[in-house]
Amino acid sequence: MKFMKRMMVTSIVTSLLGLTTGSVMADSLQDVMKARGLTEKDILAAAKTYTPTGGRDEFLAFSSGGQSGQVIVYGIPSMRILKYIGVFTPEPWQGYGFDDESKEVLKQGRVEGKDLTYGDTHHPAFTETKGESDGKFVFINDKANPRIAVIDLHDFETKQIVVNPFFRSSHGGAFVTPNSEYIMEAAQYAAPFVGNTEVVSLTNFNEDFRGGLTYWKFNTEEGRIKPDASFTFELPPYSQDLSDAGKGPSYGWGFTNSFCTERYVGGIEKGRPPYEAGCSSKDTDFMHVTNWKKAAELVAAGKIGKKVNGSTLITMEQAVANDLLFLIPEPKSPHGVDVSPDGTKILVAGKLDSHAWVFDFAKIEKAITDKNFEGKDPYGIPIIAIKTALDKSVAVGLGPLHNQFDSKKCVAYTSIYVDSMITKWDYCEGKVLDQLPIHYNVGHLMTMEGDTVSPKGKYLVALNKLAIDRFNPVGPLHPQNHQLIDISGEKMVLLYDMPIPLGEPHYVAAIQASKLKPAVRYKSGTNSRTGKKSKWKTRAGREKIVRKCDEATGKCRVDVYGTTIRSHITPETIEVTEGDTVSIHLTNLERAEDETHGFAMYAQNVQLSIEPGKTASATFVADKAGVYPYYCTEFCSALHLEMQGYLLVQPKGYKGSSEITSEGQTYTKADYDKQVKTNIETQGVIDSVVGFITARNFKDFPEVVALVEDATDQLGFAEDSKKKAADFAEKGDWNKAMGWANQWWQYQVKTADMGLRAKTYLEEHDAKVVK
Ligand code: RUQ
Ligand code: CUA
Repeated sequence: MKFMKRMMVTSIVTSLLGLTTGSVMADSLQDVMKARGLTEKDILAAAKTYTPTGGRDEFLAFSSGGQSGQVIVYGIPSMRILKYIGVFTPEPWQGYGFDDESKEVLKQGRVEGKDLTYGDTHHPAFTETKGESDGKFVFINDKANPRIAVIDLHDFETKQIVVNPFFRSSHGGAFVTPNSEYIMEAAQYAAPFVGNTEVVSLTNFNEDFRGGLTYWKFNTEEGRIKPDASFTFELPPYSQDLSDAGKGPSYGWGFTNSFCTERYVGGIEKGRPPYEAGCSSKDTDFMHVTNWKKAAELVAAGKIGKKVNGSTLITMEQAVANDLLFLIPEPKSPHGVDVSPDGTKILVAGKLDSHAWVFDFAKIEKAITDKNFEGKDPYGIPIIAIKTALDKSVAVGLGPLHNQFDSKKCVAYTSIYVDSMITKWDYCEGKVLDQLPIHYNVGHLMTMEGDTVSPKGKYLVALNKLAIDRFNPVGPLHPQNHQLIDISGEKMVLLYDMPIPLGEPHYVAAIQASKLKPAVRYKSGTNSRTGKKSKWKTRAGREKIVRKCDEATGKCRVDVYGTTIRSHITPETIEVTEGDTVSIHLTNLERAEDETHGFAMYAQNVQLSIEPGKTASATFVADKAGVYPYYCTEFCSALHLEMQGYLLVQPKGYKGSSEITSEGQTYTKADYDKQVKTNIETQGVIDSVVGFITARNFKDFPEVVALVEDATDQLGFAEDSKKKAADFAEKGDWNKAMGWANQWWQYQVKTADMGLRAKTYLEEHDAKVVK
C-alpha cells in the first residue's frame, strides 16, 4: 500500500515534470521550479504537505503556546494554524477573559489571591481510553504557577483550571494514565509547601524544602478534575521533572525523573558556584517510581494520606512503609522519560549524556518484589541499582532530550539537542537506524499519537528551540520552528518548516482528526464554560432590560436580556443611570454554522464572541455619563456594519426625553411601493434557488439541511416584517412602512445568502438531481 502510494506520488511528479510526455502543465511547473530554484525533492515535499483549498488534514496537533499561555491547534501535514485556544491568558478574539463566564474560569486559576494573566504552558496531553487518545479533552500545565487546565474538545474551550495546593513551580505535567484516571503533575523547583510562610531562608534546604508529585483525579463523565479526590506524594527536594504513566504490564505505576538530586543551593553572587555547576556534579539522578493504583486504594480506605491545604498528602514515610515509592539512578540531568507503547520499557534520555537508557519494567517489578535494593536515599526511600533495572543503553548523540514512538515495533525517535538532530533507533536491538539533522537545537519531538499504546507513525514534528536563519528576519526575537518530518520510509525526510510566532511551544500532541467530533452550535442559551443552560438565556421576542436597586446602599444593577441575529442586536438602545452596574447578556439566536456575532463597546473593555447558541455576558460599571456606541465585531452579513446600538449613560435625576424624534429621511407612498416591488422580485430569486435545492438530494447533506433551516427561519422573520409594513402602510405612516419593508427585504437577502451557500455546497459536492 505504502509502496503503491509512493509510486503514485513519483508518477505524478514525473508527469508534472514532463519526464514522460510533454504537456502545457509540465512546462509551467518546470518554469516555476526554475524561477523559484526548486528541486525535485522540494516538489515532492510540497506534494506531501500541500493541501488544496477545502482539503482537510489527517491529524490535528495541539501545541503549547509557551509563555503566551494558550494552546495552538494546527493541522498535519499541512501545518496550517487552525485555532488559538485561550487557556491561562485572556484571548480577546474568543471573548476569553472578557465575558463573565470565562472570567469565572480564569478566576479558578488565581494563585495566592492574585489574578494571573499569563501562563508558561508546557505539555499538552489528550484524555485516553484503554491507552488510546480518545479525542475528548486536552490538559495542559503551567510551569510558573503550578496549574493544570482542562480543554473540552466538544467546543475547543477551556473549562477548568486547578491550582496545585502544594507546589510553587511544576514542569512535569500533564501526563495521563491510560483511562484518564489521573493526570500527573510533578513539582520542579523544590520549595516549602504552599501555606508555609515560616521558612524564608535557604539555610535548611534539605529539611524544609520539598518536591512532590500530584495525581489529579479526572472525572471523565463530568469532564472535570476533582481536587478533593486527588492526592500528592511528598518527595525529596530533588527537582522532579517529566513523568509518564505505565501501561500494559506497567499499568498502575508512574515514572518521574529528576535533576539536581545533589540538592545543591547556588548563590553565585556570594561566590558560590552557580546552580548549573552544583546541580550536575553527580553522574546520576533519580527516576521516581510510584504506585498510583495502590496509593489510590489506600487513600480511599483512609489508611494513608493526611489533609493539608484541603487536599490529600502522602508523606514520604507512608509511601515507603506501603511500598509506593522507589528510586532508580538514571543518567545525569535527564529530561524525557517515556514508556514504550507496550508498557514494558522505560526510555530515559540524559541531557548531559550521549545515551538513551532503556529500563525494563519486569526487572523493576522483580526488584520490588524481591526487595532487592542497593540502599536508601537520605529520606529513607529504597534505591534499585541501575544494573538491576537497566536493559541497555544506546549511544544516540550528544544531549538527548525526549523520546517518541513509531507505529513500527521497537522503533523510537530521540531529539538530540546539542547535535541538533533526530535519531531513529531500535530499542529492542539497541541500534541506531537513521539520523537527520534539524535546524536548530531540537527540544521536544512528537509523532502521531506517539504517547499512546498505538502510535500512528507517518509524521514527526521536531520542536526546534532556535530558528536562526530559517525565516525572514523579524528582529532579535525569532519565531520558533516546528519542522515536519516524514517517517513513513526507512530514512527520515524533512518536509516543511513552520514558524510559531507565539512564545516557546514546548510540547505538542497530535491526534487523528477523525477522532474529533466538535460541535457546530450550542443548544440555544448555553453558558459554554459550564456546559449548562445560562440563567441569562433569552429567546427571540423576550428581550428586556431590568433595573433593580438596593434600598440600603442605593446601588443599582441593570440586567440586559438581549439577543443577536443577522444583523441586529436587541436591544438597540440601552439607557442606564450613571453609577449603575450594567450587565449585558446576549444570546446568539443563530443556528447557522459559523454565524458568530461579536459585541464591543466604547471605553468599557467589553469584547464578546457569541457563537451560535451561546449566551455570553459583559458586566461593567457605567461610571461616567455619555453616549457609548456598541456594535458587532464579526463580519456576519452584508449589513454587519449596521449591527449597532447605543448605551446611554444618563446622570442621576436626568429628565430628558427618550423619544426618537429626528428622522433623517422622509418617505412617500411611491418609495414604499417601489420597495415592495423589489421585494416581490427578490422573492422570485429566492424561489428559484429553493427550486434548485429541493430538486436535489439536499437531505443527504446535514450542512445543507442546517442552511435550509436557517433560510426558512429568515423567511419567517421576513413574513413578520412584511405584515408590520402593511399595517403602517394602511395607517399612511410611510416612514415606518418603508422601514419595515426594508427589513422584510433584509431578511430576504439573508435567506438568499443562506440559499446560495447551500446551492454552492451542493454544486461542489456533486449533489444528485432527484426531481
Ligand atoms: S520541556 S525541551 Cu518538556 Cu518543558 Cu523538554
Ligand atoms: Cu453580527 Cu456582524
